[in-house]
Amino acid sequence: SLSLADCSAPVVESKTGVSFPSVLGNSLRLLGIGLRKKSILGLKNIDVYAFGVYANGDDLRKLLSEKYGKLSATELKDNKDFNNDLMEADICMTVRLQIVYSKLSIRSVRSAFEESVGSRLQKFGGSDNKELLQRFTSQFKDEYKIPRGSVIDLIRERSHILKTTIDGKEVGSIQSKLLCRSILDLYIGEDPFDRRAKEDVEVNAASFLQK
Ligand code: DAO
Ligand code: DAO
Repeated sequence: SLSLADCSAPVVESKTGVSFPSVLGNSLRLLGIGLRKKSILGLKNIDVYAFGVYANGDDLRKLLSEKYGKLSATELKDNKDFNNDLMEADICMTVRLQIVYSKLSIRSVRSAFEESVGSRLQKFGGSDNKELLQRFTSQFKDEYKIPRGSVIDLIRERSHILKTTIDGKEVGSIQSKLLCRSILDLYIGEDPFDRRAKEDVEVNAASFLQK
């Protein structure tokens, strides 16, 4: 698995060749990378984007070391409480998506996240939360283009504000703990897009607590 906490070289996702800086904007450390795939009509599996999960190391230490600092990385891997706290505590995190599929239409993006994000809003919010999903998807205008190589940052700022940027340009921000939690759940929740990535995030986050 990846050991990222101490290195400063970019990390390359092996299947797609996409590269992720090990530090974003000075304070966010890369904890794990993975691949989002999607099967079309059960026929073929396409690689949609590579992603990297980043978190602020000081936030991790400040908020989680008291509770988990004495546990080893192995004990923290697959530890449900630790994983939930990672998603719910007020830790600055970013998930960077780098698009590799060259034929993404806004329409297919919308319907994919109505399915993926929508099911999480339902699971954690206990109702269908149509309004919140609508607010999120309406940030993405029909005329936006996201060709191969586009970089989308899903940024959880302090106080559970989810800010989205496309190629560095801000497209919107929404304050909602439920939305932040639901988005992070796609990558490090119970049924993540890429299980290896989730394990790497847990192990590398744990390594921050022991310093
Ligand atoms: O061309 O019908 C097709 C397949 C499209 C797959 C779309 C998956 C979209 C996943 C969400 C991307 C978010 C940036
Ligand atoms: O992979 O199913 C998924 C969900 C991705 C959630 C983030 C979507 C951000 C989409 C930006 C689209 C820009 C037009």
